[in-house]
Amino acid sequence: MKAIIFDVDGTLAETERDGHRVAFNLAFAEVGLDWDWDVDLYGELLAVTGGKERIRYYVERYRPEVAQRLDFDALVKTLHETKTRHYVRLVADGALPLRPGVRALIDAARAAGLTLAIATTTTPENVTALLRAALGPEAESWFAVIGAGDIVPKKKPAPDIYLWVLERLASLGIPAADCVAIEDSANGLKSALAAGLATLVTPGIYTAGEDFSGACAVLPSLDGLTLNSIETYVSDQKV
Ligand code: XBP
Ligand code: MG
Repeated sequence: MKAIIFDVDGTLAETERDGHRVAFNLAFAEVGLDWDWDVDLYGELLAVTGGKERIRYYVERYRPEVAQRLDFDALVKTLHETKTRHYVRLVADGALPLRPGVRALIDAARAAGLTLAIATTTTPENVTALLRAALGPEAESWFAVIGAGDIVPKKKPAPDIYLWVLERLASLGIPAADCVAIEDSANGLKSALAAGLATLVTPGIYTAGEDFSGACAVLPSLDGLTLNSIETYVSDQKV
């Protein structure tokens, strides 16, 4: 193993329920919409990755009249920019701690000279805010490649974001066969597997109970996970 590619939302931190969801609701209120994404509804909406895509899906399903507005595309854009502003502030205020074991694993990987990367569907500013707030002001520089948001047209479960990251890792001399992905969701797992990656899954509050077939391991958390045990999970799956 030469590199670990981390998903962000749900994997590094439980960002969805108390971060993204709250920020979406603050944006709706700010723009004058009475929409309220409660905890259960948000769980359903998470089937669609990407915030803008999620808003569109919600409108299609629950507010079809809004899609007829001439300014609908502009509304989605404004809502999402407003949501991102709220999310970044929530994160900077320290609202979203790392999941157990994340910090230790990142520290161990860095100490062992592994390359770190990120593959996520979330907006780049959100990644920067989380890394800085939860890991430290320099943390962004610990990741050799950060693939995020609209940098690829098709979000997870499509493999595109992982393939984008793998192309950059390959140019650093690291082939996909030497990389391991860590994910929290079935959509993320599908994306990583379709890109040909060995993948560990640590389900979170919204993704427990999803289908993780194809993962080399499904772990309740990353707490206590060593680099050696990751290598063992990967090589056990290959035999
Ligand atoms: C999580 C997502 C994101 C966030 C919202 O993806 O699907 O869309 O919920 O972020 P991952 P944006 O687990 O791959 O990080 O609103 O910035 O899209
Ligand atoms: Mg995730």
